Amino acid sequence: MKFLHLADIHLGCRRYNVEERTADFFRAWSDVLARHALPNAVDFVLICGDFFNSRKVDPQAMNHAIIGLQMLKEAGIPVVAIEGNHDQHESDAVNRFSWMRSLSQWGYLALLEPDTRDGFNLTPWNEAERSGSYIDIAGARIFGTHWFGTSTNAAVPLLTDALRRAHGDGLFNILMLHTDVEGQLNRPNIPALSISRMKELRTLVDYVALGHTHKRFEIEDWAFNPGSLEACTIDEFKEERGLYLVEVDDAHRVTARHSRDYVQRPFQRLNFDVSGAPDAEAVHAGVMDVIRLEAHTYDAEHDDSPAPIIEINLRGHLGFKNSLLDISRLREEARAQTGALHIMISNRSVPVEYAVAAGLDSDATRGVRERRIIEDLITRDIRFRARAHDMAALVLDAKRLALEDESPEKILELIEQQLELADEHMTNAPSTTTGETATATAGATIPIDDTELVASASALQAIERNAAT
Ligand SMILES: [Mn+2]
Repeated sequence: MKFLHLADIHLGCRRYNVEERTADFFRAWSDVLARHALPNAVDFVLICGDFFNSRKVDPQAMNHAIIGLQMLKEAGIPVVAIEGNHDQHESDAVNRFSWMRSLSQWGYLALLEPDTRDGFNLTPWNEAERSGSYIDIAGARIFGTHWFGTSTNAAVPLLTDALRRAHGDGLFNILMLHTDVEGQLNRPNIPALSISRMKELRTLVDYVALGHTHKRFEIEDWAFNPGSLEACTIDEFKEERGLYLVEVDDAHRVTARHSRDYVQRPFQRLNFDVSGAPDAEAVHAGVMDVIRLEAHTYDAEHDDSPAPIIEINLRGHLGFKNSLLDISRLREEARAQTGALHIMISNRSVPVEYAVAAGLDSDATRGVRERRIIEDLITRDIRFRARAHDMAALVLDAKRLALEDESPEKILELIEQQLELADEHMTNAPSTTTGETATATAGATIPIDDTELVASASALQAIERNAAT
């Protein structure tokens, strides 16, 4: 028995508004079939979720899907699929339709879904209705599940019971699962399937065909995750991804070979530190130097692989305003220089005017970050430096009241009260105060004029805008 194990094909994925990029997902899909499914005459192809990038499939993505599925149909190779989180059907009873279900109805693939009408059951494939939870092909019994979301771990006992009832004795039992697995690129908020939970299935399943995580991994030669065919975001470009060509001998021994031998869009990430550059022209020249030295140049006539997408990261402290950088000119020149399909410029530099909260732990919560930023800004004003910590708390209290729609008079009252308290505290401080504190105490009597308040408010807004982009 030989089969192809694919997942996360994401047809219809659009990025960077580059039309060519959408075609990449199709190219990968059709190239994999042409290079691996057809020449190896596999018995079936598994698609473990996220065949489409969205449940609202656009017409071009459907064309791309059908071209590949037709190729397999003509070669007599069945396709077995499950839904992923990206292409799952709507959960309300009215919307029982989905494009994955339609493809199953039309005979292009067998969509396997558990039967949840009366508990959790795995029902045999019904050819007349073109639906079911498991199907037997070439000595394999293939079970399909759906996206369990946050309840993956809770679903395992139900799944185990259902598998026990439907297990194919003497057959090679395959379980298709679309889920994160503990320890592998886990996302926050969605609990991954724990390894110990998964192992409860061990005696019932010979091969766990995974999808969802866009990175290849394997667990004890038993559970396999091929990774997505293409990188769906720039951050995924470094991960290993591809497909498995799996061979199973008569004793049910598994040989799974991972391959990334098909057309994939090359990516390159370059860095430039803007710290110390006196003006925008110097940044421009510096970036162009890095591109000339390090970027892959693409020559349409001589290169076999597609033109790369190049990301340029601007890092460090920018000594002038962001808006002085001419990003589109930089992008155009970099493109002309390299022949890249697309140049992404990620400006992660920090303008000096906002160079606050430096050295803060990257895991710090929003609350901690906000307080530090405000404290740093206050520290710049000699009048409040010595009590920046308390002043930051006061600013945050005032903000909270403003968000709660408290009247300006009440907020002013709070500020005045706190400032008086602070002054008293400073005046009554023991005589062993340092020079710095003494200066601050003297300064504290200077009245706060309106222009100061306006300036710091707009600086804060600028920081929030910056943080949100
Ligand atoms: Mn996916």
